[in-house]
Amino acid sequence: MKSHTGRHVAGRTFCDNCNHVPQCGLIFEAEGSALLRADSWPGHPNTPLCSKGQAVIQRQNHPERLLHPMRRTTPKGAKNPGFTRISWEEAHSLISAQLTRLAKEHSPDSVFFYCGDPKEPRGAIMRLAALYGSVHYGTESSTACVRSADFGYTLTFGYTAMNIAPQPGKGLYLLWGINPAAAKHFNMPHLQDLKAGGAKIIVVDPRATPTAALADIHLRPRLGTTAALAHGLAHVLVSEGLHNADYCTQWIHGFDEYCALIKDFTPERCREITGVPAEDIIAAARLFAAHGPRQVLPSGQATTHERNGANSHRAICVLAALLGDFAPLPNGKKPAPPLPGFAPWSDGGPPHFSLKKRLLDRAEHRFDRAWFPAWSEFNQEVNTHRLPEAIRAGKIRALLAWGFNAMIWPGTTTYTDALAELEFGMAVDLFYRPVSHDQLDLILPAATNFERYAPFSVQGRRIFGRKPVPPRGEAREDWRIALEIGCNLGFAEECFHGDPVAACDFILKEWGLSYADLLAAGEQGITLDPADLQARAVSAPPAQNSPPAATGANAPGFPTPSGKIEAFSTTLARHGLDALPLYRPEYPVSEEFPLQCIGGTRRPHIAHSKTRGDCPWLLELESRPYVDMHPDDAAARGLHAGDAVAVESAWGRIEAFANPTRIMPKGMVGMMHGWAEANVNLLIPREFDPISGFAPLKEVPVQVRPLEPPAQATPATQGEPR
Ligand SMILES: Nc1nc2c(c(=O)[nH]1)N[C@H]1C(S)=C(S)[C@@H](COP(=O)(O)OP(=O)(O)OC[C@H]3O[C@@H](n4cnc5c(=O)[nH]c(N)nc54)[C@H](O)[C@@H]3O)O[C@H]1N2
Ligand SMILES: Nc1nc2c(c(=O)[nH]1)N[C@H]1C(S)=C(S)[C@@H](COP(=O)(O)OP(=O)(O)OC[C@H]3O[C@@H](n4cnc5c(=O)[nH]c(N)nc54)[C@H](O)[C@@H]3O)O[C@H]1N2
Ligand SMILES: [Mo]
Repeated sequence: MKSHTGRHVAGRTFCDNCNHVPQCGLIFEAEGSALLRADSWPGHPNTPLCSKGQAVIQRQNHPERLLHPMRRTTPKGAKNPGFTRISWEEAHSLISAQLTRLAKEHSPDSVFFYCGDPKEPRGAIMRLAALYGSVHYGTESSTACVRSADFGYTLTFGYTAMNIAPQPGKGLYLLWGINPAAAKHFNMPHLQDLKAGGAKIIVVDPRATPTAALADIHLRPRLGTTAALAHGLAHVLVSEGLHNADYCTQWIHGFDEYCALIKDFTPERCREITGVPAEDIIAAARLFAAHGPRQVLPSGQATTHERNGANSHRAICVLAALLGDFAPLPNGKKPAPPLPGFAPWSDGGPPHFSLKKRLLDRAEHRFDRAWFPAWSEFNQEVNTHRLPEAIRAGKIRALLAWGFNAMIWPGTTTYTDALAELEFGMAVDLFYRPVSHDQLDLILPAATNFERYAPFSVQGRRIFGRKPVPPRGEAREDWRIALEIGCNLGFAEECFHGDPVAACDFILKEWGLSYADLLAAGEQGITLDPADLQARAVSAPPAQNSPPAATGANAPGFPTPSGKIEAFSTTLARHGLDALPLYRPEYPVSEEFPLQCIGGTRRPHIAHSKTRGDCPWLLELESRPYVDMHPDDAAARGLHAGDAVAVESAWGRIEAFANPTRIMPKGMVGMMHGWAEANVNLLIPREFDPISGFAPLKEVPVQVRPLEPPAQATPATQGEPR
């Protein structure tokens, strides 16, 4: 962006306002740290900006951003925690004293290091946890987001075999529980082009979303019935001989047992369970078989938010394999990333930087081991759902969190009550969030994506750096805060003396680059081709941790224990868990709670607990928590648009506002998560999938009633600090 006045600084960064990675490129104009304009970064792979990207400048300039470290002054449980400003020196000496004491009196494992949806701080936080010696590092991804789906892929294929973004070409796209129209807007133009070019699209989603409007066939199952629908489609493929029989026999481990399982899922029985008409199931299976190449795009999380979520996702994976679309890998090993040694920031970045192996090597000490054994064996990130139990058992005594939202947890108050029992709690954030921060001891101000260097961005083999402005107030980069804590514990060398740019240089060195090179390259970034990489690389990065090797060294196959795609999971069988992707019935609806509830559906202009008060423009688009429901369900309750309602489940009650809409099918309601005044997770029980440990966020039966007397519309949110 050219500065039109000449007085203003032009900069560039990556938008993180939905925390979807890879983020969209954003250029801006600023005066000091105040943003004046933001626009799409020309030539960046992810453009244009959506409403959240345009509004993110309001977050930067927000008068209530955290600008100084703050320490609690009243006892835990007091109505007002009385946070008061302290200096960075005081904050750091408090953290050092607590970490040193806990390591001495208990163990470094008694400290839990956590990163919420912000993906970018993760490499530095993992490094800090590993240097300090704690095995307890977890994220929102290992609690509610993509890790359960990743785990399902890994159990089945040995690696994350299905692509996230649609590739160009004809063929068929099966979109199962994803709605890019709201959640990944930059994929919509691809889908529209594919459709115009003759591709077939099947969408599986109970709601009539804009994405589903593109579908040749739209299947609308009841919640919690994913595995049954996948088995119904597989039943048609196998019983009509449409599958690739030779491939299945050769490459699918447990194919006979799987065939015995799906035999009972006739289209008619499948209709009874899922509510999808039998003829639609048959038509969808036939279309799927007829139009290759196929790409199956399951949700990162919608279908894993069931009590049976891991096996629901595995059922989709096995269905996807039946046509023989997944070629065995030539040496049976995981495909290498485009840049050697690199993993996305959502995985903590390059493993040799994040010291991933150190965390995995001591995995047997993790508190989730006893609860979710298969999970803890495969994921370097701890599943946080048993945190209250771990705190009460004295296994966890301190929490160091970056980007922490406690409303991520079902039955949130169980967790926030447990937080009050910690000996030390700290969070780094952009704003004060009462629900999450009220029981903590120390709150630190984070620099925004406009004010930080780390991390740089990798898109395939293209690498981009940022050109930031100075942080407002005393805000500091997330990486800097983590590295400084490490320095104070005696790891100054390993923590680059607290300098995030030096930390980035340490990683970039692997490809013969430095941050200065990225800045010099400007908006174009740097593209490394394989020959270039060989010439530049000063040393090969150390090998990554990989799952158990395929049978027979270098034999073609899949990187699973059997060397095949596992319909029968060897790993789950070893742990005494369901080895086949069984369908297990969902929570039944009843007269008392007759409506299934999708607890969390993305809205284009809201992201999780953010983008309410943080970005007033967005709050104008949707100012309060709505319950979407079919107009007939609303009418049956005498409800009109905007009426105040109570939403009740067997586990909790919240208040919101009715939104009659034909997006919803009859008998189902939907709400966005993350509203402090209407936290949908208060309706959800702490009953977890034994494989993934994930919660049933999207299948719980509820009742919706008119609220008497009508509640006041209060746009106050988690985004508005006290
Ligand atoms: N019921 C239900 N619950 C859900 C879901 C659902 O669909 N239904 N979805 C789940 C999923 S998939 C996800 S990903 C999670 C969302 O994960 P959450 O962790 O809940 O995500 P956010 O609310 O976006 O962000 C958490 C905090 O990070 C702060 N933050 C933002 N940027 C930065 C930064 O750069 N640095 C620092 N230090 N802090 C920052 C924000 O101010 C906010 O307070 O919610 C999960 N919970
Ligand atoms: N605007 C915006 N964008 C976001 C986010 C955000 O908060 N706001 N969050 C980001 C994050 S962290 C994530 S994980 C992604 C999520 O991206 P998506 O997974 O695409 O988003 P969702 O809206 O949660 O779920 C997609 C669809 O799944 C459907 N669904 C729910 N339950 C079921 C089911 O049991 N079966 C089937 N077949 N469908 C079901 C819902 O009706 C919904 O339309 O979005 C990212 N992008
Ligand atoms: Mo997510």
